[in-house]
Amino acid sequence: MGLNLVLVDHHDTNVDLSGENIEVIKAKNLVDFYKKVRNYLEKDYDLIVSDEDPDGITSVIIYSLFKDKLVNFEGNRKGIKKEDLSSLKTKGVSTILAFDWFALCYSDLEIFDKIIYLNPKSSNLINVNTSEIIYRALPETEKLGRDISTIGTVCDYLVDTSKEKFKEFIEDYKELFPELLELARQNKLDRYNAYNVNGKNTKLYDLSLMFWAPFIIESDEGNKKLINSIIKEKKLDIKSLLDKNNSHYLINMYKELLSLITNEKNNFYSKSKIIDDKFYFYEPITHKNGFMSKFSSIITDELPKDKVIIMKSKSDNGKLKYSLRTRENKYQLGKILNSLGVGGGHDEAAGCIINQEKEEWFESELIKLINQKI
Ligand SMILES: [Mn+2]
Repeated sequence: MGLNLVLVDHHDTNVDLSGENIEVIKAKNLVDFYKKVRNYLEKDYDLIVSDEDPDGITSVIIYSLFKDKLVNFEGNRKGIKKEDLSSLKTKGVSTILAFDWFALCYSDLEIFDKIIYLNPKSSNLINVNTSEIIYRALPETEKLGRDISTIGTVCDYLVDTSKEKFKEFIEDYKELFPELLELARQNKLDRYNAYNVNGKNTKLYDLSLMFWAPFIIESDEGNKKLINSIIKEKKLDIKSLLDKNNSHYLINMYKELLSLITNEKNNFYSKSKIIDDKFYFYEPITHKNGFMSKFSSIITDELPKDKVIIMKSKSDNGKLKYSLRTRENKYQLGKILNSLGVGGGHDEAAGCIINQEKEEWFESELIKLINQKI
């Protein structure tokens, strides 16, 4: 029995896609792309895997709404490897659908008989995030699908490429987002003002933390609870979620996450190491999956535009995990990591995992390559 993989992604990648088992699907425009994605989403899969960030998780939720059932889901941050083959076989898994980039970046691609790769970037289309792709491909998920997808997009910082969706969302809940209404109507909403207007965090910021919190606080279990609760109830009451007197699971997780962030911020501003008045090196004291990724983004939004935030943490297997952030897209962080052959991502947000002995080499190359772009 062979193994087949369908991958929906939106990242720049340095992964070699020329293998004979890999088919890169091209499209004329986004509408055509969504139609092609839909053809694959209509099929059934033995297993769904996704990144464990909200973009991956919201994609799984929207797909489950479309299938009208809880799909067989596994969060995956290490890719699908040779050594997983026998357990996949035992579980009867021969078809896998994967959302977002971990599956491509870290899987052993040669173990698959066939890989279908769906990424708008393969056709030079704009960067729409995975939950936007899944929702646009499955519009019958309607308002609930749209709301989940809106949160997935705001968590993935791709507000700019999904403006229509935000306009509808803000209009539907205008009493909750009074400061965003005019911005949305005038097409001026972007990833920064979506989170913060006049120095005050918006409720979109709160929603984004609510969808990050289950995983950061409770790991895989948290994401499963998040998925299950929405699929079971077939609703997400945005208004009551934003009422902090409620005792909804997501609100409790959110409050725990907020206190971790406050604590970590205090430590960051006293302990980060600043090089060339530009590079902020920092090792978070909170060791929770996904925390560093979210925290580095929060800090980046607080610092001046030209700074580069480089956070690292040691993972269980002794490797070093890096989270790179900036608001200056000319630094092209994802491409720099690609060129060093260690990871990837976007211009303003990228990440990689390296062996510990490469630490010095990596950090000095990073500083050198970013300085070359100034
Ligand atoms: Mn994404």
